Amino acid sequence: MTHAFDAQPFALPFDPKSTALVMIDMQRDFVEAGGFGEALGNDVSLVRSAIEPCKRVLDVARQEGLLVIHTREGHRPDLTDCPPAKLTRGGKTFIGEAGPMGRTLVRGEAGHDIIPELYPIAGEPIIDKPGKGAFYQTDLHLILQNSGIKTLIVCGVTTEVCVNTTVREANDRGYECIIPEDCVGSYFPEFQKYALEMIKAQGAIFGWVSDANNIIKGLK
Ligand code: C5J
Repeated sequence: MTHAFDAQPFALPFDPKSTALVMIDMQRDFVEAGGFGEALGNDVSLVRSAIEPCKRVLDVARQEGLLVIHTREGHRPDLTDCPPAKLTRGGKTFIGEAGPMGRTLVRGEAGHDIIPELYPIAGEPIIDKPGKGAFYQTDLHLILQNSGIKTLIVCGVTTEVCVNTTVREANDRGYECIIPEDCVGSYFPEFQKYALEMIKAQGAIFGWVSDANNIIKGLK
């Protein structure tokens, strides 16, 4: 294996053939004005800064032939896959309610879809997930195993919620995860900082932290 990503707490060796890019929940509901994230009172400009670095990593991953997987958090229109406890969360707005981009976090609604800048192309699996972690009640692990994947580049939103949960799930399943810090976003700058520190602490306890430039340099 001749490739390695520059990263913290130390370089991560990888084989491009067994490396996938996982783009977590870059959905209009989280990233665009008028979506669920903003309706909860958040400033979406804090997560929109991840779009441009994500696009650069996505373009190179596609050029280099990596498996690219996209996830979306959301539920069936009848909400039968949404735990009752999750339906009561939000305080200001709730899953399934009508909003400017359709019913919040409901599959098939405009707000549930991936932003145009990072839209999947033919051949890129989309994982619809009912939870925060991308492995919970999905076929993500099966798809990764069938493709011989060992290393995951994890991008998306939000750093401390769906990105962090997915990285922990992946780590427990034996994957090595690297997170480019400028390709993940949080509505809370202090959560962004500590969510990334948690991942790389104690000698990469859940994974590695890097940035878009280092990922691109490593892939090329
Ligand atoms: C949240 C997510 N924050 N994709 N979802 O509820 O991180």
